[in-house]
Amino acid sequence: MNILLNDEIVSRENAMVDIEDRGYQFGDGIYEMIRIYDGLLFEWEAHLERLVRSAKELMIPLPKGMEVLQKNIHLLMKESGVLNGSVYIQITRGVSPRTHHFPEIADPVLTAYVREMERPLEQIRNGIKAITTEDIRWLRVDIKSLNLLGNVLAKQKAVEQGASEAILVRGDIVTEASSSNVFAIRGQECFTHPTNQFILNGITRQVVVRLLESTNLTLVETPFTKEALMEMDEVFITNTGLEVCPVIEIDEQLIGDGIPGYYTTQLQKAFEALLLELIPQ
Ligand code: DCS
Repeated sequence: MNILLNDEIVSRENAMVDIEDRGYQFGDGIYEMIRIYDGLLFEWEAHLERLVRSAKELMIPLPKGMEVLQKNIHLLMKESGVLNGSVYIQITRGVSPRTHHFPEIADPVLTAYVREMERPLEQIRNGIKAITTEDIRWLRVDIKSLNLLGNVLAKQKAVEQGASEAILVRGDIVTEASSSNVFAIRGQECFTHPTNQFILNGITRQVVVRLLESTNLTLVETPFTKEALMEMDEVFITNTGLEVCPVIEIDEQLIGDGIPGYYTTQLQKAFEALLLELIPQ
């Protein structure tokens, strides 16, 4: 596997992480994961914008090679031969003797690589089971930072209970899930948590918000409780890998009839149509 290291493509063996890289020692860094459909980067501009915002919020200077990032990612994709997959991009504040405060002059490190990935059609078509668990993460999860232990522990708990996602609850409010945003439908209203410091502003969330215009649903961006969640007609999650994925069971209780709901299926069709539009046949 080849790795983009700042503005150079090197083999994985030559892309070494320094023991005093602040990403490694403090989780002092940010990342993005972008989908590749048929050799095309999906929502590149939106991901780049979020990456730059995350850097700005953490005062991480943009690394060398940022201006040629898209070109280099395309080179990586070409070299890898991957047509359907994902690209992972990470920026850390770089290497300096370990002290909590920032180094005076940071030399950020950018790494990126491409992986092959199939669309998880089984989950997309049949839906997934989720659990709920307390949202124990820090208060700036709008930044796509490397600090993911709260997310990792939540996902692990889900897997141990035979589910595939953990829906996070702060106080009694549903924020998002361990690696996805949460939407819930009741009647003709589609609820989701507003974008603030308590959720990541998902790129797939942004796409779905646009697609909602093609349905009879009204978007309601307002916090809702776990109790309300359990009473919804339909629940679905969104992220770069799962796209729009129905949630058919939460905490061993069926949502609706326990099968992907009507509006969720409509939104999935709209998402598919968008992909077909982007990908020249
Ligand atoms: N919320 C959290 C906590 C996430 O980690 C993610 C995606 C999302 C929402 C959805 O965002 P996107 O729609 O932009 O993907 N997390 C990425 C990750 O860590 N792996 O895959 C996606």
